[in-house]
Amino acid sequence: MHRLVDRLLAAGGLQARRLTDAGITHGDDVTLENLDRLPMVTKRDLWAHYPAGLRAAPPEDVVCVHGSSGTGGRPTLVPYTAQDVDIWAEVMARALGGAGATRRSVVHNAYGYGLFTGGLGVHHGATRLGATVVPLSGGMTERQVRMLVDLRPDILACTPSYAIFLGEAMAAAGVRADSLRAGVFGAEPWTNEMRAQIERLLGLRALDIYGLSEVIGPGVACESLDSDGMLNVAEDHFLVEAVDADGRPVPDGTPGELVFTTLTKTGMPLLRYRSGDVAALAGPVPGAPRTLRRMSKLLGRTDDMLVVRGVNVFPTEIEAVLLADERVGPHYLVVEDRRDAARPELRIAVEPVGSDTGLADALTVALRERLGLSCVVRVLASGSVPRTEVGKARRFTRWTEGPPPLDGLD
Ligand code: DLL
Repeated sequence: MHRLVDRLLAAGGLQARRLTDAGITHGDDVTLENLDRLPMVTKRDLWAHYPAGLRAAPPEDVVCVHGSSGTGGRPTLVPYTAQDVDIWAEVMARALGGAGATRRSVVHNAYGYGLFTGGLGVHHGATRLGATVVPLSGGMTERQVRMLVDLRPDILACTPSYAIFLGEAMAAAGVRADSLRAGVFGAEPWTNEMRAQIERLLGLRALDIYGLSEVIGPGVACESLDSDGMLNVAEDHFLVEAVDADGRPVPDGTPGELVFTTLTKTGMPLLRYRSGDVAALAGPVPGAPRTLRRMSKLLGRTDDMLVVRGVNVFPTEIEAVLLADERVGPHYLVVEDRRDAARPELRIAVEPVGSDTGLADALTVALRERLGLSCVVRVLASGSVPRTEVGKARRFTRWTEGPPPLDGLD
């Protein structure tokens, strides 16, 4: 921690200025106990320093740049040093190892390669582990299905929505990938209900992997076969806190915004980065050999919480209700209808699996019970909801004027 603070002070710039303003002139001024008094940084700070970000290393030490197009279409770019790539490989090797991967594993990697951190993150980790990585990237689903059958991978890495898509494509082609044992799925929100669907469809253990480009990419936290439904945070590199809206720490078990401090990175080290992601923290599984703290599955983002007629709703809560009903397929769309600002409405499009008799009514009741809100549920023909083959799924959209985002929603 004190080394990070010294590094930031030496680099100058925004984080150094904020530290000096807070009376910190030396790393030794800082302890873990007074961490919550240190200044934070936000995505806005990164945007304000686009494109270099809050780079702390000299440009000649930067070996690559990654990032995300992000919400609102504004890119966030992150410079990595060789040391950062090394840390990334280590935490990703650990994540894959926790899912049961070994040197003998074949890792089918269908995360997008490119600026997005998913593809290369899994690639670095699998290589570090000594496994065989098949770098498919996203899309070209027919070829993916062929590789799944021919190369007999034991580990699948992709977004949860693409896992469903692949499973359905295999079912349609009449083939099975019975070599698969586990998958690491992340980069977008998904619930335990979605997990059950993936496990049923693909016959593997579906584990959650979390990360964000600003911190390193995937590998910030990952479920392991033995982590009891929560994600082990790679806390030796990324210190995590959970805070309330005013930035005050919340106790373990209480949902809060995750704030990360990169202890070891050098390209763009961050002190107390507000991620906008909401989860609850916990200690390690009692008596388990892993001693790292854990985080729950993400519950939502501070900026995607909807307030509809005074009721606070996270899109993940809606998914949990929808997919708890076995007659609902995994492709759905939640639309926040704000055409009439005085009477906002949630409209939800689902696709049925088999019979849909009484489905819309049953979902309306279940949603009202769970959210305390009446929603308009539309059951549409199979194939109506757009699928995502490349990149992150968009299961949520806002409707302010014009025709509905999906036919049949009004
Ligand atoms: O999505 C890194 C990643 C790649 C994670 C592959 C896992 C697997 P970004 O593109 O910068 O980085 O987006 C980061 O995506 O702040 C979360 O809001 C969301 N996110 C990432 N993982 C999960 C997850 C990558 N497992 C943003 N569950 C984060 C829910 C997730 N949301």
